[in-house]
Amino acid sequence: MSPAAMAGLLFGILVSTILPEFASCMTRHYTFNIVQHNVTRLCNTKTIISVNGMFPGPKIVAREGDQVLVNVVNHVTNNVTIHWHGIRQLRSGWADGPAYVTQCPIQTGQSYLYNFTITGQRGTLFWHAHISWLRSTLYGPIIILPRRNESYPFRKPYKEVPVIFGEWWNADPEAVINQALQTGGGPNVSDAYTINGLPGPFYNCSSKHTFKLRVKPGKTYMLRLISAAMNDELFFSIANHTMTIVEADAVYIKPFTTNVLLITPGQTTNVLLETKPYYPNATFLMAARPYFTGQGTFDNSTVAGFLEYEHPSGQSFNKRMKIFKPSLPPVTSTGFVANFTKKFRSLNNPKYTARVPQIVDKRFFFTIGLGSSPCPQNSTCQGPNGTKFAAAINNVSFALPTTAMLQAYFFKNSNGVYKTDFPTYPRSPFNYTGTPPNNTKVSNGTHLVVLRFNTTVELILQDTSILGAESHPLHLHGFNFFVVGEGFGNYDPNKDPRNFNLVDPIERNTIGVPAGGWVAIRFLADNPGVWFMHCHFEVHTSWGLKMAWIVLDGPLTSQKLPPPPPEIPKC
Ligand SMILES: *[C@@H]1O[C@H](CO)[C@@H](O)[C@H](O)[C@H]1NC(C)=O
Ligand SMILES: *[C@@H]1O[C@H](CO)[C@@H](O)[C@H](O)[C@H]1NC(C)=O
Ligand SMILES: *[C@@H]1O[C@H](CO)[C@@H](O)[C@H](O)[C@H]1NC(C)=O
Ligand SMILES: *[C@@H]1O[C@H](CO)[C@@H](O)[C@H](O)[C@H]1NC(C)=O
Ligand SMILES: *[C@@H]1O[C@H](CO)[C@@H](O)[C@H](O)[C@H]1NC(C)=O
Ligand SMILES: *[C@@H]1O[C@H](CO)[C@@H](O)[C@H](O)[C@H]1NC(C)=O
Ligand SMILES: *[C@@H]1O[C@H](CO)[C@@H](O)[C@H](O)[C@H]1NC(C)=O
Ligand SMILES: *[C@@H]1O[C@H](CO)[C@@H](O)[C@H](O)[C@H]1NC(C)=O
Ligand SMILES: *[C@@H]1O[C@H](CO)[C@@H](O)[C@H](O)[C@H]1NC(C)=O
Ligand SMILES: *[C@@H]1O[C@H](CO)[C@@H](O)[C@H](O)[C@H]1NC(C)=O
Ligand SMILES: *[C@@H]1O[C@H](CO)[C@@H](O)[C@H](O)[C@H]1NC(C)=O
Ligand SMILES: *[C@@H]1O[C@H](CO)[C@@H](O)[C@H](O)[C@H]1NC(C)=O
Ligand SMILES: [Cu+2]
Repeated sequence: MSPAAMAGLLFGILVSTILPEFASCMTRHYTFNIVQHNVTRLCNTKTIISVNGMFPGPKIVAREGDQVLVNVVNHVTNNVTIHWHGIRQLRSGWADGPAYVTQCPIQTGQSYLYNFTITGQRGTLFWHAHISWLRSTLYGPIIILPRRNESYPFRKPYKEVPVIFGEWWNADPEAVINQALQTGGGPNVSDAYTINGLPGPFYNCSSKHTFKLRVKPGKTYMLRLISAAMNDELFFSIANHTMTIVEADAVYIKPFTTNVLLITPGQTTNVLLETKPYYPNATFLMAARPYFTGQGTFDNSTVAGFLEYEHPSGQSFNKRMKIFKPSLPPVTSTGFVANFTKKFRSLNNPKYTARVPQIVDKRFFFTIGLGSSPCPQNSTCQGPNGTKFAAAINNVSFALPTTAMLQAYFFKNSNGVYKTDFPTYPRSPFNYTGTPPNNTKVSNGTHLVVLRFNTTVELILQDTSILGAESHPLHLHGFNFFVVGEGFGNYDPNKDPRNFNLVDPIERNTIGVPAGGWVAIRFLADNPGVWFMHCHFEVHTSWGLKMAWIVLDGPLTSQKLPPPPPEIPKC
């Protein structure tokens, strides 16, 4: 240990013994009123559902170790739940939020107090609604600062700014998905992408709705990037500036520098932006547009904001200044995405060790992709060949029950709610990424996997080419996982494990499974409860690309899920 580090450690110990409150944790209280409010975007005024009339919603700010209490009060006619995306929820599964998984929805006029403690995480996460498509307007940042006596493992930024990507529909997103589920066709794509709720100058009537980041020369800014987008992965770049990525999904990483990054729905990442050492007399666009590999239509528009240098004299921004634009990869740049994804490595120093499971207790192989379900009799459907679109894991299109699975599990009432026979491997293997089978029909049901406490799991997520190979950002609740391997084509259980990274793999909660490829993840099932795993493309989740794990209690009291809070909503 260096003398400086030793001094820092001693100082930390001194501070925490002499001034306990200085290093101790606190409780953070928030009230989220779910309300309707009117917003004008793209030449239209419409009513949206928001938290406290703010869009994007309010920031949750806490330090590692803090307890967070959020009272969510539902004043709208829709059922609502809120998910604290990426929060580990150690033994607090009742506060995780996905509707009909860990709780029944908060109905009109009801409230629910989400109660959780932030353990072993620091960086950026976000919260969002977790029922139907309400998260299109119900989202906001979660900022986890290091403990009071700790600092960042990189230079302290001059300023920190949340930058949230979203997707905007002129129509009501609830109507969009309800209609699509009715007809079986693909839902209408969004009308705009947004940065902090603002579409920017490339859309009609939107110049005044443009995100502006005003900076001083010669400083380091930390952008807390969050993708709250619904159905699209986004490339992001800032003209004439590079970004150093230092954190992903609230885990520090080995820093690397890039001009362009990709962020999938559900991912968060902190980047350092060094401003020019001088006043450049220019304005720089920051822009995002999609990476898309699927078939069919998608929102191919571009959101932009401005990076503006404050003139030293304090003069206002000169409108005639030259504007530089970033160049973004073509929409189908799978090569870029694969290279970029591989650059993420855990920081893995003595303080933040990547605890990747070295020995695997249970192996799973899940195919993920699209499919079809039959059109109801006497109806016409707009999905593939007159069927309805579906999506599945191991050919099971997951059907949410009408009561919360966690309650059913905890009170041993699972009969008629779910079964515990989710297939570990595909029941009928095929060439997953070759010519797709003619039969695209998937089965449906509510099937779960049961894991004993502290099981180490290795899971291969294999994309399929059924109805088109497409990348899928898979999100696991309740755990971070390590991405130990990835590749294109079919996973080869004999060859591919030899190349697994068991030293410094990236640890995160959402990973893009490559279009026509696979990823291998490992996690330790150390958190008792029922944990959702799903594609973070909302359309694929709606079609059934989701499942859940039950992690049983361990023998010790500290390894058991406590009972639900008495005020938990009922179905
Ligand atoms: C919102 O807009 C609707 C019309 O689109 C209008 O009827 C309503 O009064 C507005 N509400 C508020 C709070 O401004
Ligand atoms: C929050 O949860 C903790 C741990 O279960 C519990 O001790 C505490 O009483 C809860 N707080 C509130 C306000 O419900
Ligand atoms: C921005 O980048 C462009 C293209 O690389 C270059 O021509 C221009 O001089 C740069 N402008 C500034 C202010 O750095
Ligand atoms: C998407 O838009 C870009 C221009 O912004 C255009 O070059 C490209 O051809 C479009 N791609 C598709 C698939 O429409
Ligand atoms: C800044 O650039 C603009 C347009 O490129 C030019 O008109 C103006 O004179 C420049 N100002 C300074 C202080 O260089
Ligand atoms: C990806 O990386 C490989 C090897 O470094 C390189 O040859 C290739 O050009 C890169 N592809 C893209 C699209 O950046
Ligand atoms: C679910 O599967 C049943 C047969 O097991 C089928 O009749 C039904 O249409 C399927 N529903 C959906 C939505 O795919
Ligand atoms: C479908 O239509 C036929 C003829 O109109 C009718 O006899 C039958 O009951 C209908 N089936 C369903 C499931 O509605
Ligand atoms: C639709 O049907 C045609 C002809 O039967 C077949 O070639 C094609 O693969 C089918 N497409 C899908 C998406 O099932
Ligand atoms: C799977 O299909 C791909 C593409 O058609 C082909 O290259 C590969 O050899 C096939 N693999 C097997 C095991 O049949
Ligand atoms: C799929 O259908 C085509 C034509 O309908 C047929 O030639 C082919 O053998 C079928 N493939 C499989 C795997 O059944
Ligand atoms: C709201 O949730 C309750 C409980 O699950 C359910 O009975 C009710 O139908 C839902 N209401 C709406 C409008 O979806
Ligand atoms: Cu999520």
